[in-house]
Amino acid sequence: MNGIITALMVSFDQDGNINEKGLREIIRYNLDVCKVDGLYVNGSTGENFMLSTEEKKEVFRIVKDEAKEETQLIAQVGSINLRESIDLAKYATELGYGALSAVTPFYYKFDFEEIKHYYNSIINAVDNKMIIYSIPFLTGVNISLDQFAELFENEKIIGVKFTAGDFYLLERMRKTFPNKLIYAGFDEMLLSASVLGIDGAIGSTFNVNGQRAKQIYDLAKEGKVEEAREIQHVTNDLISDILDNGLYQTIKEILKDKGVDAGYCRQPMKVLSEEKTAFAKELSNKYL
Ligand code: MN9
Repeated sequence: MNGIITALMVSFDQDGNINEKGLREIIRYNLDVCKVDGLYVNGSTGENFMLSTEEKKEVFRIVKDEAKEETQLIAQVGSINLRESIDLAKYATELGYGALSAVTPFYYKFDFEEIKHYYNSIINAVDNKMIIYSIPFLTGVNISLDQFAELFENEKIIGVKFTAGDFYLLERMRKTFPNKLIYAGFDEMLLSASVLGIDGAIGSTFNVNGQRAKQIYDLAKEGKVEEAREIQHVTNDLISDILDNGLYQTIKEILKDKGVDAGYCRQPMKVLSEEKTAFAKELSNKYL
C-alpha cells in the first residue's frame, strides 16, 4: 500500500444529505484524472466527524461499489465511541477494504494505556490491518517514538498516517520502523517528508492536485530534489490560497469547476461567499 492516496471528499446537497451521484463522480475524478494510487475514506476530509454511523457506512458502501478492485482502499473508522469504531471496522472489513485506519481518540485526554487499548480493541476484533491516524494539531494527542514502538508491537498495526510537521520525529520513525508504513499527512510538506523516505502520502488536496503530488513524490524518490521542489512551490502557491479561502469548500468548488458534482460541506461548515466561490474558480483555471 504505497503512493499518493487521496483523503476522499464527500458530496453533500444543500440540506446536508449525502449526494451519492456526486460522491461517485469525485471517486471517478480521483481515479481517472488525478490518477491517485488509493483512497482514504471517511477521514477528516470526508467530514467524517460530522456524520452518523449509518452515513459513514453508506459512504464506505458507495466508495467500494464505485472503486471495486481498481485501487487501494483504506477505511478510517476512528471515533471516541469505541463500540462504533469496532462496528465500522467489521463493516469495512466485510466490504473488502484492504486496511483500516483510526484517529487517535481525542477530547477526553485519554492516557497512553487507554489509547493502546483502543487500537488493540479495534484491530483485534477483525481480520484486517490498522494504520494509526496521528493528527496532533486537531486532536491534541501527541504520540512519542517509544509509544509508537509499543503500539507497533501488535503486528496488525502496520503503519501511521503522520499529519504533523515534526520532521525529527518522522526521521526517527523511519529509522526505527523500517518495516512499518509511514504516510505523510500534510500535502504542503510532501517533498520534505518524501526525502525522509516515507511510503506514501494521504491528503485532501490530492482530490484536485493529485498529479502534481505524484510528481513530487516520484521525483524525490529518484533523487531529483530540485525538480520536485519547483513542483512543490507551485503546489504550495495553490495550497496556501486554498487554505486562506476555506479548505474543503474551495476544493469542492474547484471540483465543481471541473464538472464534478462535489456539492456543499456539511454544517456547521459554512457556505462560501460569492467572492470566495469566484476565487476558487480562478484557482481552478490558474493551477489545474
Ligand atoms: O489528511 C489533510 N488534513 C486535513 C490530511 O484535512 C485535516 C491534509 O491533506 C490537509 O488538508 C492539507 C492542507 O493543510 O495538507
